[in-house]
Amino acid sequence: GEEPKTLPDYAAWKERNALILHSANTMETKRGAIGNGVITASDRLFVRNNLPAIPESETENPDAWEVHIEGVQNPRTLTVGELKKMGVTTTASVLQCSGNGRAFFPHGASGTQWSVGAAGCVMWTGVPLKDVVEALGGAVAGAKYITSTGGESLPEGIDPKTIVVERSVPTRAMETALLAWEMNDEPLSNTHGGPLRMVVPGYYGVNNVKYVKNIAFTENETDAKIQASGYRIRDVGDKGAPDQPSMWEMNVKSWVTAPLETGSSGRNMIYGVALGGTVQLEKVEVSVDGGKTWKQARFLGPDLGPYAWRPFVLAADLSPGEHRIVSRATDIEGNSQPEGRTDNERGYGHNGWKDHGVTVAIS
Ligand code: MSS
Repeated sequence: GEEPKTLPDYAAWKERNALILHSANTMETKRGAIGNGVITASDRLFVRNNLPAIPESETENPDAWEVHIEGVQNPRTLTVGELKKMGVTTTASVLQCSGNGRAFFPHGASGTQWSVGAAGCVMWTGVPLKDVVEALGGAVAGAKYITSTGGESLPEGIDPKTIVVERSVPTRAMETALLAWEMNDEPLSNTHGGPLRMVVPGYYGVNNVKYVKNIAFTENETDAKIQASGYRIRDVGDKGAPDQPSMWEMNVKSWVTAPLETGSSGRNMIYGVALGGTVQLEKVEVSVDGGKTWKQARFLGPDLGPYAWRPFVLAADLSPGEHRIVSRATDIEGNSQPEGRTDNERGYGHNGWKDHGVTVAIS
């Protein structure tokens, strides 16, 4: 459809000029608005809602928001107020949509045509999930998945399984997952999932369930459509199915954020951001000749841990003419971004360095 011109009410506080408004439920940070900081300003962070955000009226008393926890020895309903007394931690992590980079797939993958800006790095504060589970006696034997359900009220007359935002992640995520009520040191906005959000550091956006109202430790993945057939990597033309890889841990990725389009000859600072998913980054290399020759960039700013992104910079002398500037990140396990992309039906998980580059005209 047509791109809206103004921000929808639930996101009216966002910085309009920093965003590309794809639709009322999808807005992307412009490449040039990502900046060189480790933390993405909240009002520039992308938004992606599969269902409309819950109304503000449901979040007026955030401490009263309830989450039910099951698949533990002592299942219970807890309020945010109670969770706040059970433990607290702060984790910096990249929030990135599974479809970030979709616009670069030549087959025209359906869905929002995200370029690079369906991603940001933010600070989450909340209780470690494992503290909550321990307080409730531990997960039941045989639990293999953590299944989180979003709190949107669903339209009547439609099978709820086909629209509910309910995601399962493997229990290995328990070590790092948290139930967050703050983002960037402010109460978590409704736009980004307040009063309470499941945060799974290093996992694709969809697993970070907003307005979480139910958490279950289960033997199987949920059969909700968004899990069973949605967010699955499959060949172009194939239908989604539970045996295909699910969008869980993010892959290693980077992209250049400046200069964009034009610049002047001589010394240029080339900036970008890089992330390792669940694995610490090792290095980022930059090429100003489309990948023929590479130089190692320098990380910029503090290292906020393996789930945060790292801004990088390389000083390069650019001659007049067109330059194709690309970046390539490598993690400490030796995984590097590939040159190309893995074509897949829905355009997920693109981390190929070639497509993510920029062409800059230097005069
Ligand atoms: N949650 C809920 N509840 N709902 C919805 O819709 N979405 C997803 C996540 N979570 C949802 C949820 C997605 S899909 C994403 S990306 C994310 O979220 C986003 O976030 P922000 O905050 O940014 O908006 Mo793709 O993979």
